[in-house]
Amino acid sequence: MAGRTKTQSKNPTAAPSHNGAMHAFTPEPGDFRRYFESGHTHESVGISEETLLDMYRNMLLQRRFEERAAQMYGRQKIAGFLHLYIGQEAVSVGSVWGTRPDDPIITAYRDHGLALARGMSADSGMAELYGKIGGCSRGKGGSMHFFDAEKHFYGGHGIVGGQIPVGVGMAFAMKYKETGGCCLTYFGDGAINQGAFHEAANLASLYKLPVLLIVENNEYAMGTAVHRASAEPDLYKHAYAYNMTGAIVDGMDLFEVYHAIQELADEAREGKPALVEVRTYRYRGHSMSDPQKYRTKEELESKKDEDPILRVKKYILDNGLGTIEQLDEMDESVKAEVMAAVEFAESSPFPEIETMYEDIYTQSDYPFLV
Ligand SMILES: Cc1ncc(C[n+]2csc(CCOP(=O)(O)OP(=O)(O)O)c2C)c(N)n1
Ligand SMILES: [Mg+2]
Repeated sequence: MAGRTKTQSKNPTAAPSHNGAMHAFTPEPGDFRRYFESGHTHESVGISEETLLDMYRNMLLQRRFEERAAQMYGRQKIAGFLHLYIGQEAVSVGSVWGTRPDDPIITAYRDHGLALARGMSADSGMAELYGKIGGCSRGKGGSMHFFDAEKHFYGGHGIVGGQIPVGVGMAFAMKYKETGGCCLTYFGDGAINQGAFHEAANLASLYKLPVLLIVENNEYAMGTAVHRASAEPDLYKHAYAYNMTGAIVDGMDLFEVYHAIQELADEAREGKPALVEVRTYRYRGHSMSDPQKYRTKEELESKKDEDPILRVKKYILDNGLGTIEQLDEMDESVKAEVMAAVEFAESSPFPEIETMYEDIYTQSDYPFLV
């Protein structure tokens, strides 16, 4: 190596860039936010009593809808995959209530909770699970492909991580059209090591897009615990590689999620996207066919103490915002709504076989489908 010397900088925190200019190293990670144990009340985050009861009702609706769906799956009324969101309801309700009704939502296959939070009717959701015409995707999507463009709910995607670049693309369109919206792009912990996440995160930051990359860390991807699959199990830290805000949020706490997503979405609208790791837990198996041998009963039971619905219920009761009779009555009305949805789904017809190639994207001159 005679004649070659290593380039030495006088400033240890600076390095030459490709064009010879100096730019500083960042010795500390970038913008980090922690939304845990903030001691929030509904008032401190700006939620009215009436809204809190609406939020609680929607969490219950998600829970009862899925419990009934699981039962109907057992009776073979529902075919294909069924991934339940039970345990994650504070994430859907907190984030949807914390943002605008026309902020687009895109998520993975565990999509019932977010769809119901965004205002999809139980009828429309249940009929979709049954594969019936009255479903949100006319019975052709099933559990993994809930969709409601009018409500700005863009699926329901089965390829792990596949929806992330699509969400970032929607954010690009919103920036281009100056809509002022923020795309809420959800995915699981299992998606974070997909190339799609990294490519999309890079562009989101580089182009300063109005997007939140919300990783719902429910501790498992199928049967694999996060620490067994991720060299960096603190998923929010991936934000630093892309020079964007990294946030960690208590996903079992409704107020934390609401506050975090509201604050971060408003920053994203101004061109400051964020990676938001929401720590949550799924109480059911990955899908209906999961024997759950990868976790102990003790672990599952201990997590049930954190049940996001019971937490809100206790808050309402402790603060005199509702009585147990009122909450029981609400639960009964939710159960009745779900039973009516089952009846709706039962009576809705299956799509005709002739409609199989309708509602799909085709290129008429492409030889494969003709
Ligand atoms: C690209 C791709 N690889 C593998 C699968 C199979 N698969 C389906 S779900 C899943 C686990 C994903 O877990 P996570 O992202 O944590 O979401 P969660 O199920 O916990 O909501 C895998 C590996 C897939 N659907 N797509
Ligand atoms: Mg997961």
